[in-house]
Amino acid sequence: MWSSADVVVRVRDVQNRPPEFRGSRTGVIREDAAIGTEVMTVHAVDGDVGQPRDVVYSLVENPHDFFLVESSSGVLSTARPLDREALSSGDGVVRLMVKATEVNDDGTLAKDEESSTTTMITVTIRDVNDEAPKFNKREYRTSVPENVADGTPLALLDILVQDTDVGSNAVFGLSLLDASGKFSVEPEVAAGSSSVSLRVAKGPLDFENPNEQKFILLVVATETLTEEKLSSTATVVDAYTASISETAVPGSVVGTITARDRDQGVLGTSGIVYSLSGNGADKFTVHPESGVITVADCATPGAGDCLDYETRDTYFLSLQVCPW
Ligand SMILES: [Ca+2]
Ligand SMILES: [Ca+2]
Ligand SMILES: [Ca+2]
Ligand SMILES: [Ca+2]
Repeated sequence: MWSSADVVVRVRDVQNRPPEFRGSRTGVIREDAAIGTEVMTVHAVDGDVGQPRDVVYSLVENPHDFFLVESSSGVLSTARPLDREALSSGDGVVRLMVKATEVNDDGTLAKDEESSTTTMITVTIRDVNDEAPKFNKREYRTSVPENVADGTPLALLDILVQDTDVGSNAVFGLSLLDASGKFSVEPEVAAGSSSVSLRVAKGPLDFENPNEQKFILLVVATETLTEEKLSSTATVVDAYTASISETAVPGSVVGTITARDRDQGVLGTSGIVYSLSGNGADKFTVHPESGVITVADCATPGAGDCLDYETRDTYFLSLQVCPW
């Protein structure tokens, strides 16, 4: 005689699977995001689906400590001001290692290897125009024979100007205002990194003329920032070079800089205020409204604390142009 019985075997879930990350692992954030700006939310669930445990998050790798993750919610936000140009990668991508750890019933963190997992999160920092073009040196010196042909570049200057932003944020203009009218600069516009040459444009130079034995060249490198940036920092930079004799009396005009709004494509001065800064800026004066740069008041032109070729023959200054 046969009898039968149904046997039900229940498999009880035990804790032997680590958490698994779900959802997006990429985020995008603007370089000028305020501290505390939310970037994305990371999410992981216990691989043991029967009685899943809670999961908490932490950052294992966090280059430059740009970000922090909220332990229980997984919200990733900015911990400090970002700087895209500080990244070694150059592509604006920050790679973060996020760890998800299961929580024991008593609230402590599970320590065993089967209770945690890590994943790579990539956050792309979108460039904003926050870097000004910079010269590779503060001073350049050279000499030139008086009989050089027009178009001859001044030798051994090795002027390099670099703006480390990306794309249009790295575009800067180079222009030359030259009281002597003897020199020219190229290129007029550059982006990223560019070598800059000064040429003798209208020779000959006349060594017997005391005003042409020495030229003090005033170089100002600046950049026109985008309209978007103008509304927040109102800084415009244009590139500029001028020369002036060391014995020029105070008030002598070095040159005039006119700010150009790159977005509008127009030269405009209405409501714009100019100021000069940088090492040696005290030797010059810029008219706040007209942009005319002149030699500052000084008792002994060509000597002492005044412009003095033997002391210093080149100045690199920043011109701030603030539209109000
Ligand atoms: Ca588990
Ligand atoms: Ca930056
Ligand atoms: Ca820039
Ligand atoms: Ca930037």
